[in-house]
Amino acid sequence: MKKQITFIVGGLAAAWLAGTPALAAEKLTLYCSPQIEWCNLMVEAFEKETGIDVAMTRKSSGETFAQIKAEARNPKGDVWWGGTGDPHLQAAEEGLTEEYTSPVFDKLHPWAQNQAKSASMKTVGIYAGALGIGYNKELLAAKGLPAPESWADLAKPEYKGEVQIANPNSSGTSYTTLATLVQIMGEDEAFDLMKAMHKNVNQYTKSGSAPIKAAARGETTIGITFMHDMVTQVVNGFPIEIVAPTEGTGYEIGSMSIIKNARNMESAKKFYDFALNADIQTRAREAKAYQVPSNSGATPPDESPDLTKLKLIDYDFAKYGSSAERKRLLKRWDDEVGSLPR
Ligand code: S7P
Repeated sequence: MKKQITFIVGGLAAAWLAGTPALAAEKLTLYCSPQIEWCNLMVEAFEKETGIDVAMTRKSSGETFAQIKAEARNPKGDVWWGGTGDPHLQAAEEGLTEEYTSPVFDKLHPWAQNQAKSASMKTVGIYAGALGIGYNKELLAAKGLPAPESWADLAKPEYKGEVQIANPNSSGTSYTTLATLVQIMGEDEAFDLMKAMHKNVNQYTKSGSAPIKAAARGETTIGITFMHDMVTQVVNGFPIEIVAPTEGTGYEIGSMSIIKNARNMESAKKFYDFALNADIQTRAREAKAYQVPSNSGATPPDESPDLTKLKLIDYDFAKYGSSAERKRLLKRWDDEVGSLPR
């Protein structure tokens, strides 16, 4: 007993003598949903600027949403950075995220501000990107297949086993695709298309960007992902062709949220402000991340798809990011598409 007391007093005395307060180091637990290279860059840059220790895990958008929901009574994460906006909106609606207005807010593009306003400031837009169809042109030529031009083409029998897309339960990219098809063609027609396309799908991956990485490696001919993820593969030297579907396409407002009752709230706010700054958003290109940044002072990479030149649908974020609609559509997908034999 005596020994133990002596040790504790000694520890405090040592800190006092060294002139340093005996305080715990600041830390942050970050849930990250974009590509791992960009997550790593953000962690490194934030640690360097603030000295705050970051523990980061990378998971897809749907998976991260499920984790935050499961941990709601005892939150382990502080900030959820990136991933498609719909599950961030659902998290806001379900009271899983914290209201916060950053001093940088006024510098953001209107689409990023609107994302925040529609969720009572419980999330915010950090980047934007549009969906597309990507294919490996060498593989397509070798197989003598025509190039797909539209969403409807993906159900054609000649593409049997040639298409890859993620599972919309785990992947925000794939849920955005599902919601896009529903908005373009109406719900029943969209489900008919997805059922017909099911015969052509060789794999429903967990991660949204996996299908275009597989196309780059020659493991699938066609991959459905965000166009910026296709650009990364082109920049990496792979023979990927990017198609803007003729019917038009949907897009994401990649978002960021502070987790409700975060243990490290001060660090969470520091990261939030940091991530909205123009300088760090401009650095995304170093990680070959080609989304369009939300800070109006950030410079988008030259390689980023020009969203103003695409036939973008008027994506209804309020509806498709609502808890009831997302749950209902995912259940319908499980019942009518995911469970079908191939
Ligand atoms: O790779 C970048 C990116 O496309 O990934 C995010 C995505 O939500 C994470 O992947 P999942 O589809 O697996 O959820 C996008 O927000 C981001 O642009």
